[in-house]
Amino acid sequence: MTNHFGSVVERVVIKKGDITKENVDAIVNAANSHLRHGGGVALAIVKAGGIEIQKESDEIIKKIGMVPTGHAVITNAYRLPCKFVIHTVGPIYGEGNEDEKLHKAIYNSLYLAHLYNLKSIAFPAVSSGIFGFPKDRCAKVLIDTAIEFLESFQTSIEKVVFCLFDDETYGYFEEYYKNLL
Ligand code: AR6
Repeated sequence: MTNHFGSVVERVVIKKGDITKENVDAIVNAANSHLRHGGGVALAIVKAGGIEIQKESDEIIKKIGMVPTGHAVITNAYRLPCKFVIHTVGPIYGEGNEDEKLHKAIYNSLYLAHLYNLKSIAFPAVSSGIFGFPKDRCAKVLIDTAIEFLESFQTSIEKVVFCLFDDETYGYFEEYYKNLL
C-alpha cells in the first residue's frame, strides 16, 4: 500500500484522547441531520469550542433544511485548537445499509477537507456511541475508508487521525490497524 507519497497506512494515526484537544486542521463531529449538538462528542465540541459552532450550524440548517445521512458540512472552530469542524451524519444502527452510509460519511468528510486544502483531520468513532453502530465494524469501515481515500487520488491530506475516547473503542481501532502493517 504505497504510492509516491510513501506508505498510505503510515499516514493514518490511531490514538486515545479527547478530540476537542486535537491540534489538526479539522476535527470531525459525529452529528445528527439537524445539527443539534446535544450529546456525545457533538456536545463536547460545542462546550469546548463555543456556542458559535451551534449558531453557525443553525444557519446552515436554515439554508439547506437538513444534512442527509452520509453528507458533511463545515463550520469554523472558534475556541478549539483546530481551524475547522466538519460535521458529518453517520447512520443510526438498525436503519439499514449502515456500513455503506458510514463509508459515505467518512469519505465525504475527507473530500470536504480536501476541497479546503487541509493537511490533517481527526475523526471520532462516528456512529458508534448514541447511534449504536458496533465498535469493531466502525473501526474497519473508518480505517478502510481513510486508506481508500488516501490511495485513490493526490490529496492535500497528509495525515488522518482516529482519536478514540474510551479503551474499548481504541482497542478495536488499534487491533484492526496493526493487521494492516
Ligand atoms: N473525543 C473523542 N471521542 C469522543 C468524545 C471526545 N471528546 N466524546 C465522545 N466521544 P457519539 P454518534 C466518542 O454518541 O454515535 C449526538 O447527540 C464516543 O465515546 O458522540 O454518531 C449527536 O448530536 C463514541 O465512541 O456519536 C447525534 O445526535 C464516539 O465519540 C448523535 O449523538 C461517537 O459517539 C450521534 O451519535
